[in-house]
Amino acid sequence: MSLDHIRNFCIIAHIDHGKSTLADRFLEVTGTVEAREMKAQFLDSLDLERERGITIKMAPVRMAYSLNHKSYILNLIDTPGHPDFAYEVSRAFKAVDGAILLVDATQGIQAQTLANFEMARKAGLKIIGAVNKIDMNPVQLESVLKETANLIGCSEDEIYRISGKTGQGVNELLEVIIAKIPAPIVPENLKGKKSALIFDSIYDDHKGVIAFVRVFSGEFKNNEDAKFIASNTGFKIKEVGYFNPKMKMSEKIKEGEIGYIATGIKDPDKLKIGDTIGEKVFEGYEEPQARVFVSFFPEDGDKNEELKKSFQKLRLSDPAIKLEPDSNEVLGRGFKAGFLGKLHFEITSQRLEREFNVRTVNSFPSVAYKVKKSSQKDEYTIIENPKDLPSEFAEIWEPIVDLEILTSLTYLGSIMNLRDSFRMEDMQTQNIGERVLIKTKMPLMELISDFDDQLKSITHGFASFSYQMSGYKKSNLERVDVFIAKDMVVGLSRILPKKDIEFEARKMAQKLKDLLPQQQFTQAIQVLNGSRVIARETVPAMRKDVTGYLYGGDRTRKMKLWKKQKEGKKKLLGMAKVKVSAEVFKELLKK
Ligand SMILES: Nc1nc2c(ncn2[C@@H]2O[C@H](COP(=O)(O)OP(=O)(O)O)[C@@H](O)[C@H]2O)c(=O)[nH]1
Ligand SMILES: [Mg+2]
Repeated sequence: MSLDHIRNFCIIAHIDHGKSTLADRFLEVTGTVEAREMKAQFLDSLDLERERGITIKMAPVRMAYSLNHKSYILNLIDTPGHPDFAYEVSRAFKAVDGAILLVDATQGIQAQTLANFEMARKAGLKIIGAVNKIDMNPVQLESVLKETANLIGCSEDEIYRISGKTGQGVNELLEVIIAKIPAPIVPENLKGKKSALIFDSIYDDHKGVIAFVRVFSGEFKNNEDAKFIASNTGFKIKEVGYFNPKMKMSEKIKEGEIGYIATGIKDPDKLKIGDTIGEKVFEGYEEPQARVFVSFFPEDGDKNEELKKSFQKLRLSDPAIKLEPDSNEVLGRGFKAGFLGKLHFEITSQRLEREFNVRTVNSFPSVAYKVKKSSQKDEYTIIENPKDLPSEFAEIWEPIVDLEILTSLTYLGSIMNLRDSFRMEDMQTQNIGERVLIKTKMPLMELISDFDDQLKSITHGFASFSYQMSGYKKSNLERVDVFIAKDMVVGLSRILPKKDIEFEARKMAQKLKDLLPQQQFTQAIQVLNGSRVIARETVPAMRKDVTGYLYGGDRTRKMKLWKKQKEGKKKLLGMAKVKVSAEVFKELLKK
């Protein structure tokens, strides 16, 4: 059967260039979402996406469109723009045949435009360029059209001028998609077979694990027997359907289409993203490398199982999270999780709380250090939690990134001023049209401190960056520990450049003093480097006189109450684990 009536594509762009808004217009003109149900950035369905105004998850949707008396099925996948979610984009790429590269006409090409374009090109997708927000009458329109054409390697006439806000040019763009993006084809080796690639998944309490698939060949129906190849797990298909954009049951899903297959499987670990249902399509996805590590413990120590289940379910829709068990004396059993960046960690911590109702205590985000314990032996240990750094060691190596910052010449000087505080090295510049691309090396630890906020504030938002892991560098680093009311707070240990230790320690102590709630006892905050106290502060007690109302009362009762209060204090001291939320860490990390 010809698949000539199907087009599968995604929208890629730098953050805020208008992907989700363009998707809204597509949903409208194709009548996929009724006018009364329409709301801005319709496909951003997570609460967190709506609150933060950013896309975190890719979102597939199937639309119907008629052109020249022929009906088409258009499968669109909206993607996130932030580099921490690039794994979402790369997975979407395997399910589609083309991409619309959107460039905000008021901003021009940005760092993630370059990064996304490069990824799409490598994935072999047909790329269509479009310049968005032309309703704003941007003065730079002509130069942005030019730089976009240069990037893609096409003529300026082939860059479409659109407004996702007013809908101008959107119908034409749909027609271009039909004309230029290739229809799906069934790979030669899969002809006559059944094969569906899993590019995403979620967990449903009733339907179990649900796989989001691109069907490469054959068709899938309810009640058929099927199998995950990688985990060799058989199941009976519970339901198939497509994205409307909510999941909508259908009789079958066929080759060339994008849809879902509900498996009824209750164990989330059986599904592996990149795996195939039926005949194997390709070798799966490149595993993303975790870069930022944080230990999570349930706030309520009994909830370890709940935390585990929640993480497993969350990982179905976010396979970039790496997990392994962790435990410590104070906080009990938990997990060490690996993330692609700081935003990825913050979002995950909030999703655990919002979507799964588990509140967690977590450690300071850390990168993975390589430590040589003795100068005699050429052996390196990987340290992903600062508390594990021994007090004596021979060498410590930290991960470095290749950073690219795209900005206008006006801000070059201010960015140069960040060089020392963020330990940037080997800085080079290169002109791109009227702007400048700064290439530099920087420790990953600096990147996950508040580099993004600082860059944004000094350039008033007129700079963007992307980065890649580059390797390791030997550095002069030491560990600091935080003690509150004489207890070491395990999650607050940090590894810092030696030259910054005293300054950072004082800042941490002061910030903690402001952030910690008062208790019934005084809390001394001490920051130690080895056995040396390098900063201290005190949170005064909030005194409650329990015996006051017993004026003249009998002594034994008074004694009992005192005792109770003392036990209460002891209990509180024992728990002197501070609830360190993702937001508190964010505060502590600020320069
Ligand atoms: N004026 C104007 N604003 C737009 C247009 N497209 C998107 N926006 C605005 O740009 C911001 C980012 O849009 P969004 O679709 O969330 O971008 P995304 O991050 O690429 O998905 C929102 O405030 C939109 O309202 C457009 O064509 N014209
Ligand atoms: Mg978006």
